[in-house]
Amino acid sequence: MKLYFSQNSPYARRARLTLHEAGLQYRVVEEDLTPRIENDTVLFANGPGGKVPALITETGAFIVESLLICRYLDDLSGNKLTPSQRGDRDKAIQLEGTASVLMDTLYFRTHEGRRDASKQVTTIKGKDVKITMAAYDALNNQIISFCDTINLGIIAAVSALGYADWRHPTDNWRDGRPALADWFEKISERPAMQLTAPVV
Ligand SMILES: N[C@@H](CCC(=O)N[C@@H](CS)C(=O)NCC(=O)O)C(=O)O
Repeated sequence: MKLYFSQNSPYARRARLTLHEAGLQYRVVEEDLTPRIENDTVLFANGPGGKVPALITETGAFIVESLLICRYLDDLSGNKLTPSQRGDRDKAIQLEGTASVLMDTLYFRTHEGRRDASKQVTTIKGKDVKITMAAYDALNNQIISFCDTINLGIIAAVSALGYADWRHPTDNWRDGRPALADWFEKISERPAMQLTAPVV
């Protein structure tokens, strides 16, 4: 199998973390497509989208969309990253959804911020900032029930917050959210987290 990624993509980080935390790194070759624009050809040669992450499976399928890739890899690992108890599983999926909202909104904000100031839509920007702050708060509340566990929700949360540190440091998401800040500091020590962290 082959997993295409770029080091600073939060979506690709999510797929890579799933790969490493599920112990599948020996079955998958990882190929870094940084800088992205110069390396689009390999992605478009396999299908539409032109985005990372993208996975070529052992049967030759070309899978895009981080959520699907994470589910696929977790399935291959025998669901190592999905809690077996229903209540825990529901909480992990809830966390994964919250982190997905955060990741998408941060990513949109990055791109909106690059547009000419006169073309930026203030109401959309304001709404996205509001969503971001609410997502940080929700993660702060939800993270308390997880301690040191690893699952797909945790992986999505690390990827979104790592991206926030890189692209939106002035959000200061740690302020007033000590549970989230402490958890993030501890979980970031794991080898897979360090291997996949954005390079600033
Ligand atoms: N919904 C997609 C988003 C993937 C995505 O937007 N990847 C970005 C990197 S962070 C990308 O490759 N962008 C290149 C482009 O849009 O041309 C997913 O979850 O995988």
